[in-house]
Amino acid sequence: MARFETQVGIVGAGPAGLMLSHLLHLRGIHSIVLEAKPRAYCEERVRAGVLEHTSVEMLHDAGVGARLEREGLRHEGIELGLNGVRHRISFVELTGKYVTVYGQQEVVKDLIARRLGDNGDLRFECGEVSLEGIESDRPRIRVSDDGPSDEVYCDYIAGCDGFHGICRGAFPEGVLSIYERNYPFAWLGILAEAAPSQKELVYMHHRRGFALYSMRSPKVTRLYLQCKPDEDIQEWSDDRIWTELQTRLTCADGWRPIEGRVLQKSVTGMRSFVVEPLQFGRLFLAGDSAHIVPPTGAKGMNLALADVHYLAMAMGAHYETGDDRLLEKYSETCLRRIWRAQRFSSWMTSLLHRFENEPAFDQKRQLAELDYVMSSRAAATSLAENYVGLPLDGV
Ligand code: FAS
Ligand code: PHB
Repeated sequence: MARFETQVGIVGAGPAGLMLSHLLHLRGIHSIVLEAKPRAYCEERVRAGVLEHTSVEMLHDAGVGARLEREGLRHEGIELGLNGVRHRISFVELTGKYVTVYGQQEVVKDLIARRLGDNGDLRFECGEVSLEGIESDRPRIRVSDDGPSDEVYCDYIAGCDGFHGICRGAFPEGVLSIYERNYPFAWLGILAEAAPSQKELVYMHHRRGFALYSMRSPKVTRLYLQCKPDEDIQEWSDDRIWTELQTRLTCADGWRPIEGRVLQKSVTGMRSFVVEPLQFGRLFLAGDSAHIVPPTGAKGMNLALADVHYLAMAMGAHYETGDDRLLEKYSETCLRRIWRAQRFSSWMTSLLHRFENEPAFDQKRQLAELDYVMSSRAAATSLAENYVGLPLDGV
């Protein structure tokens, strides 16, 4: 058994854990990142695609935005569609801001490269992790991997291990309040070797179900279609996927996605989930370990980055001046932003998806809501300011 000492033990090397480790390093704070999976898994997992204006600024300010600057796709708006007719929401005109399309796996690659370049202590395939002494002033992370356990002694532990991680479960019984909603549908997503046939994302409400046209690069398109919550991806041949996507996305003006080889396909469940509080003793949760949003609002990864922005500031204040007020307020600070993102993501999901068993009145109300957003500057501005990202200091 080996004993290691650090200031902050971080469980999980996704966007939250890696960005936290980097932000702490910039403040001269040592961390050890413990990741269950191999490095290649972390760098190849296809997930989020849109970075808020706020997140892009954060990555640039942290000195990890160079490739993002070169390869990220600046998007000044999106299009909402209703049965094949599109309406553009101009972020720049309404908010003066824009978003950037840059795959989550690219953010992860950039952060891993920078942490390793700075001799950061990243431990991939770390073995089984468990937490001990989270109420003491020297909590421990026990790491077991075919043999005697190693122990990582910390001042603080950051649970950045995602929705299926173990850190949330380390809270004592009765401490956590859980708020959740499961949606009666999922997203079937594909990555296609096909040039984007238009510059901006299209969110399409269709009588057969929602469809989203997105992209990753000038040669790769990312598309999603609403499906059953228990959809079996094996029942969806590439041809069937393309036929359904074209049915839902082809517009009256002739626009439609260009087809190409399907590089990856998967089904993602849709849920809203929040735990309160995000902290107990010396354990702090950040990212998907604490909250999940339906991807309709493109908030998941952005929320994770905002959480660790606040956590790094709070830990920085502790080590720099001994001031623990930000640490004590960490949950409250994050939760205000988290619930605003939950509100927006839930609203976008309710606005655009087909709810099969909904009464006819609610289906008409939904269409009226979509018509309102497409025709009111005030409604479009509200969507735009949430989509580009609310100010971090605006919480
Ligand atoms: P992550 O889940 O990314 O990272 C957690 C890390 O912890 C993982 O590397 C995991 O291996 C590791 N881990 C877990 N348990 C561990 C343990 N016991 N010990 C050590 N390590 C452990 N968001 C969007 O904005 N847009 C999207 O389109 C979108 N699509 C998504 C599709 C899918 C299939 C999923 C699951 C999520 C999607 N998301 C999307 C949300 C996603 O991007 C998350 O918000 C983002 O990954 C959050 O980052 P982290 O909090 O770092 O969690
Ligand atoms: C993506 O490109 O993966 C993406 C974009 C916008 C969303 C969700 C996913 O709302």
